[in-house]
Amino acid sequence: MTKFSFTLKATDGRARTGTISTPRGEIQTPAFMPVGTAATVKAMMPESVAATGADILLGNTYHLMLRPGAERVARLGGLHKFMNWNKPILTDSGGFQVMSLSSLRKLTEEGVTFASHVDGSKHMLSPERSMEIQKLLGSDIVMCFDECPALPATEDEVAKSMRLSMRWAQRSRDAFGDRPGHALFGIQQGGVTRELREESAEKLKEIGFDGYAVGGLAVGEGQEAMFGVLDYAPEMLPTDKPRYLMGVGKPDDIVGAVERGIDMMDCVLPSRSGRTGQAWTRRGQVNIKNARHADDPRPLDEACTCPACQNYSRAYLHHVFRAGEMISGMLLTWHNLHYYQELMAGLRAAITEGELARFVAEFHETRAMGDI
Ligand code: PRF
Ligand code: ZN
Repeated sequence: MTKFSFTLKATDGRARTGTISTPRGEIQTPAFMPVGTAATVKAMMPESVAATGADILLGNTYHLMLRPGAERVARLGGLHKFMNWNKPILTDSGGFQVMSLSSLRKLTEEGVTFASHVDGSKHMLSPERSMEIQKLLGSDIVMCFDECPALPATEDEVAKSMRLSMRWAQRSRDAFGDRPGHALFGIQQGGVTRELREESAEKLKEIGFDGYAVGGLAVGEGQEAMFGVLDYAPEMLPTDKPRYLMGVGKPDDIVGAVERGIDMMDCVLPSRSGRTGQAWTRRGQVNIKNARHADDPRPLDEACTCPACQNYSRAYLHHVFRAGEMISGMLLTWHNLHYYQELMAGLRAAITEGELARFVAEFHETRAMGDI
């Protein structure tokens, strides 16, 4: 059986391109992972998600444990079979979603108890239970159970939270055990404080993981502060393991993160904004509900090869959005995911050719021109 491995192919400055190999297939990096929170990338058939170029999806412990339940997914053959996606799946560990979605949360050294946002029922998550759930789901890349402190927080609060996450990282490692072909990633915390990021990285390296995530960013600090942390944080993590920036981001966040040595990212943005009439193109953001599109026979992006741009006009996309038709979310989500994957492929090619600076300059120039 193929073990989990990461091979670096080329670097350009701090940026890297490589391949993650898993028994369920290869992931070309830098990789963007569409979010399939509730065992679906909303508005997309799995074969369509694959057609956009995605090598891997993200799933959520929090949502799936509440509905339909991890034990049920396991009885039905695991998440891949359940949702008809046979490529790799990475699952987030739940703590971050408990903090942002559930009510009546109680955090202790043991873990967190909370009330479900679905029906108010009481649940518990700990490092041990999170590892168990991610195993029941059949996740290929399992994330450590961590705490991402809510902002604004004092440096003292961020330090305490990071140290708790590091104790939970050790418990996650112990509970995960030895599972050939499956990977466990640690998650660096420490807010925007360099010393705390360093302490967190040292602890994670001491424990030892198959990959390392940068957590606790894109939580309201702004792009400048996030890039400030990314100017040093990735280099604190091992060179020979994948580095994953959690919950990022807009296209320009992704480009900046890749320039700074990030290999993997996930974000709801392309799928969520597809359902609210927002499209992302080479020339920036387009709001399809805007009246200026009502008579426009041109596609969203003439250069895009996705089905929305190949077969439909802006006028049609505008109409179906205004009429509340389901195809609106389907077409815009497809376009957005296609655009994101094309951006990743462009970044990988540019790094391979040592042309990243030129690629990034062109990326910014094209966006600065604005929509057609
Ligand atoms: N930890 C976990 N999941 C996350 C985050 C984190 O810090 C973030 C932060 N942007 C998004 N998703 N476990
Ligand atoms: Zn398109």
